[in-house]
Amino acid sequence: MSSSPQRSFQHRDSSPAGAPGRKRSRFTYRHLNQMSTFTTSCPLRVIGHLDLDCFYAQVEMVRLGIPEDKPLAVQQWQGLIAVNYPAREFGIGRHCTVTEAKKLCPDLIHQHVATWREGDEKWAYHPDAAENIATDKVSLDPYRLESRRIMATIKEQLPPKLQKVEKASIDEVFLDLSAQVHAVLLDRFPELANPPYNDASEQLPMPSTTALDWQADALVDLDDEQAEFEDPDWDDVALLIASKIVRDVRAAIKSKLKYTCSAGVARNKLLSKLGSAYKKPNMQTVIRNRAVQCFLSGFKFTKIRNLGGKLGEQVRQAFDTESVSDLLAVSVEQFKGKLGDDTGVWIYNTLRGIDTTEVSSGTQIKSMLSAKSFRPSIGTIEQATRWLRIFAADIFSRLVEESVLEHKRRPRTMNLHHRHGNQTRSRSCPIPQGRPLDEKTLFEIAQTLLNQIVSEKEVWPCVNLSLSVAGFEEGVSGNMGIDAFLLKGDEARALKEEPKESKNVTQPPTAKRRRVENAGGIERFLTKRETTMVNRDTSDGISGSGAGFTDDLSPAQALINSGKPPIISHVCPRCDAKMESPEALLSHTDWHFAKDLAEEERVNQAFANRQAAAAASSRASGQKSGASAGPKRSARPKKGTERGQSKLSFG
Ligand code: TTP
Ligand code: CA
Ligand code: CA
Repeated sequence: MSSSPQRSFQHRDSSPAGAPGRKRSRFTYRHLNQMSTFTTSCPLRVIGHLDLDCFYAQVEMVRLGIPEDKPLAVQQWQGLIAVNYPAREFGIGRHCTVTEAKKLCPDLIHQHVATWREGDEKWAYHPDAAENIATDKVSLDPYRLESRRIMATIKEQLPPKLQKVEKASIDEVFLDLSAQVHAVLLDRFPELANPPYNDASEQLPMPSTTALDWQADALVDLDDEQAEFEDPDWDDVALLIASKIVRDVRAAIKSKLKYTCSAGVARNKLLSKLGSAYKKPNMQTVIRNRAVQCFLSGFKFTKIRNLGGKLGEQVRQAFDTESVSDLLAVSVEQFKGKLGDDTGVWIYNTLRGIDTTEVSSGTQIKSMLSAKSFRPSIGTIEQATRWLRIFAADIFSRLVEESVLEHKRRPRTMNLHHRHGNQTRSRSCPIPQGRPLDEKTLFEIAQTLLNQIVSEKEVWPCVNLSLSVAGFEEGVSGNMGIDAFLLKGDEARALKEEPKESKNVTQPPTAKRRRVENAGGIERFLTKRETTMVNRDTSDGISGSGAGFTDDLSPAQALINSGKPPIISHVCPRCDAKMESPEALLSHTDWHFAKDLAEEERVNQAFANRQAAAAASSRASGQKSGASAGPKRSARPKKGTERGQSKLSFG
């Protein structure tokens, strides 16, 4: 564990408190203290975001022992869902089919994802999976498993009492490093410990360090060129320490698990996430506070999270621009006038890189869904039952993988959707609480629901089946361990005999219903990662981004495609599509999320191309590359020492 990065600042004494003529820090002892409690409004806050490079591709490369420089893509049916960086050099991307990709690079290794085969007990890597779309269902378990090992490695690397780690998706993690950095600061600069006169509102002395060694980090240019000559303040030092911690975490992931990732380090989640995507693969980008505006100005605002969808479109129409710089001229009152108070303030802040969203360490899973679209359709209850076994196994393994049960959270309801022609039937029932929960139980409840559906007329052939669990509850049973959740068979049988069904329209739990109904403010637009992340892992692959995502559409997606929604009670906040249940709505928002991700990836590529072009042209003309259209990338740590500064290294 390297909780305390090496002491390697060369430093002179900090300015003594109250020394005349010495410049004081912009920050106070109170600000410093707020770091130790992860206060989200703390101006010295430091957040890291890690995103694995071409994640599924790396998992397959490590599993198969394929050298790093060999082009590889992960295949799902005829499409690609992950492409490694050597393969990207051939112009191969997620938009390609396997055939197109092989044309671009005949040596491409294309590994199909693992699949569950109808009737099998366990998923496996089947060499003939691509030809068996009718009988196989994609399993993302191998990637979930690795995701979990990565999480464990990250947590091991950070001091247990000072860490706050949020798994944001299968290959992304946010770290609130504030408390750890606070501890390092106090250790290294003991003069920061006690405010003079015991007054926390006193400003801190300036840091003793005058130049910071950012090592291999990509530094984003400061807003004002002159600012580079200013002495760093404590926010810069805090980011430097955080950056060293993040570098160590990445090194641990690489040495223990052989995976590379990219990272962003900044004052909040919004910026650190943009930072990790900025330079890939295997790079980390630091966005100093004085660089935020310059960094953001290079983006179209629609590339900022939560601004890619309907809200972004509304803003674009209202102000007739897509550029962050243009919108900086818009006052908060103007935003409020056009978009309402909450949304107006939120946009105004977001454009300025202000985000006080918490890094939340608890598991945020709200629902899980396992689904399969049948081509050709299936025609018997036996066939459907075989799929229910797979769904139950799939969901149960995810409950275990995501440590849901360890967090003493468990789902309260199960839903089964069945689609025949354009008609969708749904049944749901509660999952008994306070009793054990296992795969068999999940299967038995699902079977009960299926029996209810097939007791109706005309349910065959079936083109889509999906099973979901939702209504995750926190701490339902005090200190019960995982064993205490195992459900006894007779409990399941009792449930089977007397199911509490709800016909067609599934009533959402009260809290959820309220959220949907009240969604008039900014919540309307914010696709909460916490909910989308779950579903994103759930249906096979991610639909909605071109070739390869046609299997296992979520029920919501299938409805959208058919253009004939059934009974409607839930409206998508981003596109107004109408869903028949909260679960369907969740999986639909998931689809938006997947699209956003795909878009993000295109943007990254565009930036990379633009930067490469700009760099090439500036090399040719001997000019600075900062004037390119994308966000400015300064790049490397400035070589040599700035005026009047002594070079201090760290780590
Ligand atoms: P991303 O992080 O978006 O992409 P990536 O890790 O493959 O590549 P990058 O280096 O640019 O971060 O997605 C993580 C994994 O999620 C990806 O490896 C495969 C899966 N995924 C899909 O299956 N379909 C999709 O449309 C997207 C965007 C991701
Ligand atoms: Ca990634
Ligand atoms: Ca990602």
